[in-house]
Amino acid sequence: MGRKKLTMIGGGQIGGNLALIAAQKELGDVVIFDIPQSEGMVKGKALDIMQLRPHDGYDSELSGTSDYSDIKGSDVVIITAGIPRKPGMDREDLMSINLGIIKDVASNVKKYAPNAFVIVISNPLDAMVYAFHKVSGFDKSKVVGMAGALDSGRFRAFLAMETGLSAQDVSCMVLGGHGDSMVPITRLATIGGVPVTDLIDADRLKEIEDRTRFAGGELVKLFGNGSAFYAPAQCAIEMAESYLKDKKRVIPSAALCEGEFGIDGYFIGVPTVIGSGGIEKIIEFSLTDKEKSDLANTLDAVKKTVAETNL
Ligand code: A3D
Repeated sequence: MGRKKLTMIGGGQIGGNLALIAAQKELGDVVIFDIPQSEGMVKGKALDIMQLRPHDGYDSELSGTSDYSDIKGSDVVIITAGIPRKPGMDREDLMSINLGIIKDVASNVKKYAPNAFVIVISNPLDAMVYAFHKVSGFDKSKVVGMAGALDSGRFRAFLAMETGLSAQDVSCMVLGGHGDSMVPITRLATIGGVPVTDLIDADRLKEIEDRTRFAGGELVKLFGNGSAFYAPAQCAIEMAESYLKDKKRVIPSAALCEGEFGIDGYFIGVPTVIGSGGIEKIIEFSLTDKEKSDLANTLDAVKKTVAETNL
């Protein structure tokens, strides 16, 4: 049957960690692709991770390249190509540069890896995944944006930090666009099945929601020269793993809505089922009036960014 093949388009901060985690989980062989100026860097990262194998006991093969023909036959493609934020920038400021990059990536992925399940991470996320879908013409089940997993994970992490309880037992979701208008669904957050609304007072919960919304910016400020990379890489790998192993995990992701939650024609964070069919389903559930208006608000923000793509 042979091993699966995963390609990371962009071998920077997130791309390098994606390659490392994919190899350590033995999801398959890994190709790290980057532009010719960075070919040495991705060849080096691949070789470095190859040299970690004797210590970690995995047998995945890694390689670095700037030749698109090397991505042929990829089962999964994860895209981080582009530039990240610097302090003072919001995700939308990346649009002009990253849009050109994503268009180039989409036409090459279409040509060389037409059957891949594609996870987009480049920002501004909701517009980049939309652009990839438009340019590649891939089926909507095979294109998804990683954002909800991270935003929900951050909310989970903060709730665990607040209570001192295991992050593993915190369950919650953040829906909507990957920007300041994202919508944490606090009403449904639980720790070991116990509603967080019974564990943390309302004012404090509001502060934790706000920290979640601005969690990316908090890191950009701390780093001074780039954005989050460890957690984003782990989140995308979770999604890839659910696809490759047909786990049918329920992960909030930017998926193309065609009527779900009253949204039509936009990629936006909604609860998705990820299995061997890719995005197999968007799970709808009833929202309160406040959640509905928050979702309408975040949809407006997504529409505005998507309009800037002119696609
Ligand atoms: P960085 O370390 O700069 O890596 C980006 C890589 O893309 C670099 O190695 C570039 O050489 C490469 N690249 C540039 N142009 C091309 C091209 N045409 N083809 C292939 N590769 C190219 O950035 P990073 O890894 O920290 O972040 C990557 C992207 O992810 C940025 O746009 C971030 O804003 C975004 N990001 C998204 C999230 C989400 O939750 C959605 C979180 C964190 C970062």
